[in-house]
Amino acid sequence: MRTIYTLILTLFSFSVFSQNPDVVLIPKPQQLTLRDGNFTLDKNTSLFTAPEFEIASNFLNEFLKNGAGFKLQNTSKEDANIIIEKDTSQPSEGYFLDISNSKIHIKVSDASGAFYAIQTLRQLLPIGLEVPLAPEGGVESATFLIPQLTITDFPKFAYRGMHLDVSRHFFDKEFVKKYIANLAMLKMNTFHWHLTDDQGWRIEIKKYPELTAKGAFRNETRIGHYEDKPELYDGKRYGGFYTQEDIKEVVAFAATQNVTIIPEIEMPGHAQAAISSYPELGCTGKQIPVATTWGVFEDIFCPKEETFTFLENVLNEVMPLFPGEYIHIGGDEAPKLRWKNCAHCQQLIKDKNLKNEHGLQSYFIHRIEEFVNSKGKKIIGWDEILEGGLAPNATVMSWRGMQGGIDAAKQKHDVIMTPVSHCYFDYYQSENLDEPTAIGGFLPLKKVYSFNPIPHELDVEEAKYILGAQANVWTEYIPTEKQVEYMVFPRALAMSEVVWNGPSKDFEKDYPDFFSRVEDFMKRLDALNINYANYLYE
Ligand code: TNX
Repeated sequence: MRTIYTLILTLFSFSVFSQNPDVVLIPKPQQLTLRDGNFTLDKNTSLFTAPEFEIASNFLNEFLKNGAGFKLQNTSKEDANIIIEKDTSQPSEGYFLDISNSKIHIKVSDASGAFYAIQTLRQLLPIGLEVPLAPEGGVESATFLIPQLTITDFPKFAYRGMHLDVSRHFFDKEFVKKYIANLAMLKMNTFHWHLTDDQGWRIEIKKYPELTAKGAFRNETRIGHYEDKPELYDGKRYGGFYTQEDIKEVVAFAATQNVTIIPEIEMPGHAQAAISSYPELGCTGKQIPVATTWGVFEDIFCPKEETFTFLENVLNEVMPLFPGEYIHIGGDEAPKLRWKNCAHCQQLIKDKNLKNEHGLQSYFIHRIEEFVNSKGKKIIGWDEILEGGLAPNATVMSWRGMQGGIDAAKQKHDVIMTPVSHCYFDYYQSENLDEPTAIGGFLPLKKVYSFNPIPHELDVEEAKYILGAQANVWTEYIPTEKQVEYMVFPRALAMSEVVWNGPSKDFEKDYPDFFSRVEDFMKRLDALNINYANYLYE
């Protein structure tokens, strides 16, 4: 009787969950064999996880708790329905996943692989599970069907990143966590957090309280519109920042998502918010405001001893907050006018036998690199750090195109590709006239999908220095959370597939296949309450 009751409840209350879901996976696994039949998951399903893979079982349990109201029963490997175990023959971050009618068997060599096996499992589970349960909780009898299949999977690139600029517009920690969770779902492993810029300093530094008291706020704000529309300047105080406690909370959350955070502290350029807080950090010593327009500004950090002391003290507070190996030090768009007119800078150029101001920038970055290396961390810089000579251990983020990355790889430096041509999600994504104002450019979904992070100019050995790629989300023209998501989705789906699978080998066939999965995946984005651009691209 109870069984019949359960069956009826299952069919009626959970019909949305009980259907055999289509297999819609993004990024696409390297190899997949689909079979007939299902595995049935319910509250009696049991789980065995090797202790080092708990990041994966914790995720699965939280996911089920949120969407179905139960966690799985832990049991021995012999008795478990779902097994996550070690198999050193699996590639780094890869996994083997076999689903039969009574067992789900996952084999991995590292925790990252275990996490990605569970992300795949999640995408195989009914979409309804993404929606948090109503407060009254789950239905005891809920059952969820997972198709029987075998997957062998691993990433092509070790670095799979997304960036977010929280300076031009500020986004609170809850949104940042959602952003990280979304990139983890797509098997991306790095979040580049652009924390400082001319328009706002966003991280609490205890030794320099003015950085956030003054530097995190600006007095005039243009909510994402063009200079020729002065009526859109509302003149209100705008800003915000993360306390060190907030940062710790986000870092701890990112760890549960297998995501490493790279903080960026910009230098020597894009430093107007810092200089407005401490004018002595600039070459003129004059009080300047936090920038209220977009662009590139003349006031940059002055290469004085007190500036280096300041930056070292800042980094001394930043580095312990982030467990990852990298600190991004910016290095882009630093006009040299102030350094040309500064006697101290000219003397330094002579004393250190430098060629010119570019040599001085290189000296600046070298010095910071030495400091960061001495603390056991490595630096990443935008491709301008090539000018005047690369710091010896620096990784280069190639943004102005692929050339910076090519040059750096040839000099045996690690590279992350983020060229404006394929990776700038602040660019327009369609030609529709009602697109919200963007910074310019044109980067439709299809073009993102066509990206090849490995330039043909590199031979096989040189190509090994290309660690991967990243999409950048600069927010000058992106004032709201909803608009961030609109610019990111669905383009992040294409980027995730490029960095996971490697560039498409047969674009004419692969793109339509990808596109049809995107259309289906939008239902999952809906369930996750993600505001994607839902144009039906060709
Ligand atoms: C260039 S990419 C910048 C950013 C802007 C972006 C707008 C880079 C290293 N610098 O400061 O926000 O263009 O697309």
